[in-house]
Amino acid sequence: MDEAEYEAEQTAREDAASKLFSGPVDFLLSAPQLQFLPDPVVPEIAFCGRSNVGKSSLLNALTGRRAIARASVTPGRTQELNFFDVGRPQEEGALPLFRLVDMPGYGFAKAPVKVVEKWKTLVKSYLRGRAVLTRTLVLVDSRHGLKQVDREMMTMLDEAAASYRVVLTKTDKIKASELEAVANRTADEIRKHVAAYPELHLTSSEKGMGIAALRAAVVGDALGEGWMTEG
Ligand SMILES: Nc1nc2c(ncn2[C@@H]2O[C@H](COP(=O)(O)OP(=O)(O)OP(=O)(O)O)[C@@H](O)[C@H]2O)c(=O)[nH]1
Ligand SMILES: [Mg+2]
Repeated sequence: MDEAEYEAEQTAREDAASKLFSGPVDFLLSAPQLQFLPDPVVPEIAFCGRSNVGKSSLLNALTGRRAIARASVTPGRTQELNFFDVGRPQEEGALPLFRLVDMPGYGFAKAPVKVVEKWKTLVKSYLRGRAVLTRTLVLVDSRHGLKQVDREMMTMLDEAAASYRVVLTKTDKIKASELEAVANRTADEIRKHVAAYPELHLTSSEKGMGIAALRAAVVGDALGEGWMTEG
């Protein structure tokens, strides 16, 4: 495939993904504990990362909704696993095509220890044991790069053989030269993680950078590349 063909295919994938997200996206439920998870019946894509990294904002940007997932200046805002249905087939009672899962952040020092422990257990149990989890997005603030808690999370996912994409967020907040440096450092490091997808995503939910490409990647992960070209 030459470059022009590749670009045409990429544009087609992004258009298909964008069309899907312009259709129904509905909040399903909030699970404060594992027993409240929905039945594992469709593919799920989870958003994880340190508190305040921009998980809820990225979910909003990908779905093109301003505030379907609550985003906030207050770290520790998302306290449960929040499930969103994407795509609603015509038939009555039909299942959605897949689900997005917004999660509480880790590494948040100000919340009471017991609360943090509870979130951690919830997030880890979900990530380790969910058969329908097709991909996790591990979000990393581009201003800070990978932190120890991110490395621990990535190692846990490696050990659980749960594959993930690393996504740098808030790229509008730093200079292009700084972004290049942090992207190179991060890309080098994620190559050492067996369950990490080798390609790093650079995004800004605020300015839209990288959103169309990540949207296509997410739909491809959830529904398979075949869906992207035939669907
Ligand atoms: N400039 C800029 N700000 C962003 C971006 N993404 C998120 N923010 C801001 O960062 C703050 C945290 O965003 P959230 O989306 O709530 O972060 P979160 O990871 O869901 O936070 P918790 O639920 O507390 O773990 C908010 O004030 C957002 O407006 C971005 O791409 N650019
Ligand atoms: Mg949140």
